[in-house]
Amino acid sequence: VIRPAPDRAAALVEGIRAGDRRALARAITTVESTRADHREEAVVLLDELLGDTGRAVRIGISGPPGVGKSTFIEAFGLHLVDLDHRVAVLAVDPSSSRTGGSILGDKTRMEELGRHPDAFIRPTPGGGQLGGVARRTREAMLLCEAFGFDVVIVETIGVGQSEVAVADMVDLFVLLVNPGGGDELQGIKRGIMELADLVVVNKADGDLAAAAGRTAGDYANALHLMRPKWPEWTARALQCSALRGTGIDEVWAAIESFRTTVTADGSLERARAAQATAWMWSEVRDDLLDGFRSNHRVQALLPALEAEVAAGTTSPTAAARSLLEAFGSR
Ligand SMILES: Nc1nc2c(ncn2[C@@H]2O[C@H](COP(=O)(O)OP(=O)(O)OP(=O)(O)O)[C@@H](O)[C@H]2O)c(=O)[nH]1
Ligand SMILES: [Mg+2]
Repeated sequence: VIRPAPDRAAALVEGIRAGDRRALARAITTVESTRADHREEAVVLLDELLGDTGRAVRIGISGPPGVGKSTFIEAFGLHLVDLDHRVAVLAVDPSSSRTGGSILGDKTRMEELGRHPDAFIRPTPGGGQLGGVARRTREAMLLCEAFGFDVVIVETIGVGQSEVAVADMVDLFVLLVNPGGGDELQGIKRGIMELADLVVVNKADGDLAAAAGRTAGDYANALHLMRPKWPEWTARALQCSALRGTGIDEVWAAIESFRTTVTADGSLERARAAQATAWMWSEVRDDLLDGFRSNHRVQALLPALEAEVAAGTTSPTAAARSLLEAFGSR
């Protein structure tokens, strides 16, 4: 049953279609909210706007702390708006240790981009479960696309799990690395390297220029040995200086080449279809689990059963069975 759109959601849809940035900001706040009425509005909003989404290049950017993500996004974003693109930047930072997320924390590094009329920077809401943060970011991404941003950048803080969540919502994943030192030295997990469609060695300037060149070569070799993610695209290693703005155009050229390749052979379309289906299942899983955890019969049994499982007096299987039976009973 399709419920009639609440007035507020309808107004936000209209605002987004009319290019009203306040409407976009409010719509993102709505999808970020966990309030039940906001969730209802979010469903209507996203459903209404679905036809206006899908036309942006979705780029994930990650890298260890201090590698220059913020500086890079500023330079890269300004390069793109110069080319008449419209750029939205979102951040995924599930760690509550960093107040306000990376973008808010160093907004000064993206000052010019943040002020640009063709750019939109949205800090992540601090803290929260990764699943929840990822869902909000994915929805915010669609809203930005519907608004007309044709490049959406999702920045993630290199802590592990969040990279996988981001890779599942973007078209290509860019890993920024420092000159010198292999992945172990830079704290990059092997699994994250495998997600990368593009490795960019930043800080290729001054004293670090030579090391950056060697590092790019090392990564190029390493990438060739990895199982390819795409039938026709092999991950590349490039270098740039976000500080000086050199090599930024090559990064964009590589992304365009990626996009041409994966569009031509249909693999992008297939990847996006698989992402959408996986997203549906993760919504189902999250909602089921929420309903399970908030069920009063489950709650009544949970403390004792958890204690028994921890103490080894009840098996995990038997405890799960009891909880599921309590959940399913009327
Ligand atoms: N030499 C040089 N320094 C750079 C470059 N890009 C960034 N830096 C410096 O590296 C430091 C960290 O840059 P940020 O852009 O804040 O790095 P980040 O990855 O966003 O850092 P976190 O948000 O803390 O993870 C700053 O002092 C920058 O000036 C570059 O291309 N060359
Ligand atoms: Mg930063």
